[in-house]
Amino acid sequence: MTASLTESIAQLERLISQHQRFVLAGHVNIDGDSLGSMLGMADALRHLGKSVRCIVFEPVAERYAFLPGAGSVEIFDPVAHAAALRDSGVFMMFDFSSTNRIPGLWDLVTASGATKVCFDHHPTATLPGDVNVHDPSSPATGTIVLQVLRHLHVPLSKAIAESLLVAISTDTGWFRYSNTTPAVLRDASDLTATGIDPHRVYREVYQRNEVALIRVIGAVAAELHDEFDGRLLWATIPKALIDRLGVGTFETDQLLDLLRTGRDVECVALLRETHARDVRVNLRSRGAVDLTPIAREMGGGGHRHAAGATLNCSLAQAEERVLPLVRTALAAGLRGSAAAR
Ligand SMILES: [Mn+2]
Repeated sequence: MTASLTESIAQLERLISQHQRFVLAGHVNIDGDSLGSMLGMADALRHLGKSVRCIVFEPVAERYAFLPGAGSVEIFDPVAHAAALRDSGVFMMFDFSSTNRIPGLWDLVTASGATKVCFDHHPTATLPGDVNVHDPSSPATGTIVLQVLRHLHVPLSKAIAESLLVAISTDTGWFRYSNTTPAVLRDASDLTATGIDPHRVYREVYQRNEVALIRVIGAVAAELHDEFDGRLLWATIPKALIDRLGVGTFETDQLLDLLRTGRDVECVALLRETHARDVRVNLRSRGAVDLTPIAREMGGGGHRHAAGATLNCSLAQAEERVLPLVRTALAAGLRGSAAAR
């Protein structure tokens, strides 16, 4: 553990002993890491006799609804939560450092005078908290929270263990991504040793697809485009297809994961028409292509291995705009790796 991390955990320990009321928040479009980290910390604080409120920005997705704490989260309400923040001593945020990911809430936090604590693992130069429990070498914010709870000697209840297992397992793609280290597996072992059922967690999070979604995945995969001898795989998802097959909520992770199973794949692109003139673009790279400049060019966000943007145009226009960028970057990346050999 770095000196700054040790120091921020010591500051956090003092804050927890000094204060009674805590307000916690996850980010908009909450994922398993943000939600699981927040719920794990909420349970730990309640175990220490504290009063805790958890704020989210949309209803908890069905796949996370089994978590014991999921029923106690509140959807952001500016009036109620301004009052809660004024009464609280500490505000905690999980898995993000950019204050625009809690739309409308950050100004209330600042005005309330509550001490701000940020838990995050994303690489970032600027951290918004008064205390920043930040470790870019962590695979998930959940592993940082687990370290903190060990330091505070909070016993791992089954509820805490399930929340943190969701946090860590979702950010490591159920222990398949390159961030799955021996330390991650030891953490997972500690969590499952509490007696929780990891298979149940897997089933809840990953095996609740609507039948219609499986059909969408099949239909999109059948129309897959293949370029550069399988190094570039890309696909489009027309809104008409989603409407015809009758899918409700729809996340593209599983299609991206499927495309990434390609043997020679370096880069995948998925273009999904969300509204009449809105296209969500998701790109993934194995490393030969740095997606950072493409993300900037598209007006979106991202890093070397992943980028996303929402374009206000038709699906055909999005293709014309994004694919040339990807092809050029991939050709340059392949030339670079050939030269390096
Ligand atoms: Mn995360």
